[in-house]
Amino acid sequence: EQRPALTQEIEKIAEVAGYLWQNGWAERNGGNITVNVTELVDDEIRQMPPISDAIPIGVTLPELKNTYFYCKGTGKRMRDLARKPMANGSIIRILDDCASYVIIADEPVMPTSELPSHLTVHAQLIATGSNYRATVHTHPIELVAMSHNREMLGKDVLTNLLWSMIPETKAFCPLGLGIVPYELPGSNTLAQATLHQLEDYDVVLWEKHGVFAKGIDVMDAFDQIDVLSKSAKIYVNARAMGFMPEGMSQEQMQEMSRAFNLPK
Ligand code: 2HA
Ligand code: ZN
Repeated sequence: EQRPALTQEIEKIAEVAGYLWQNGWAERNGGNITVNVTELVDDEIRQMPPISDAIPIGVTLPELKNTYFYCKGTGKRMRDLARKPMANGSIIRILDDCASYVIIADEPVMPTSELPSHLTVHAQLIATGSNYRATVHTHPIELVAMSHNREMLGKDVLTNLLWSMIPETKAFCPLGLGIVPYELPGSNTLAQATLHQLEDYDVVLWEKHGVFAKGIDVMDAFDQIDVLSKSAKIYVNARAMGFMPEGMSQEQMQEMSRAFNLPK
């Protein structure tokens, strides 16, 4: 029996939430996942009556009229979401005013406090005709540690360092890692700075906080964070063994770009 597309997507979200927890990237309620599921909702879901009042988003996003999102619930834990995605997150419908939403399933779980910033990113993805439908925010240990070193926060300093640790990182995170200077979590300045960096990168590092990634789906967003994190772990391990890792040469990395047709 073929399970509905939305059910399969929610299972993927739960699987990724489990990985975030297992990786030690999601202490307590840390991190967020939002996925644009508009293309996956059938007529039955479209006709579902709301189970909440209309709730203001806080911003008006015309691109989001009548779209549907799975959103992690505010204060909910990734490790709980991994087992019970519909008790720790909910499906919302953006209303005709493009400024408010209703919860339609399964339970009246209020979406993440970062909803305005996540939805602003989704609106931008739609506006630019992107096929990306998922955003993931999480707290990967080594990458966050690196963001405490001012020298690593220069443009593409970390991109080049991480690419040079293992060939796959450039192949599977071909745009590298954008940098967003420290801003208050949940703030509009953080959302705007993230939006700006996401014009050039799929993954951005929030200084002294975490990463924010966009992807075709939640697994794609996770994979990009995971390959960057893998490179960061290799760097940390080499330093812990007492030496500075040599890194692939610029020539070796350019060879990768030619062989795999990479943009940079
Ligand atoms: O919502 O990690 O930065 C939990 C967070 C916010
Ligand atoms: Zn966070």
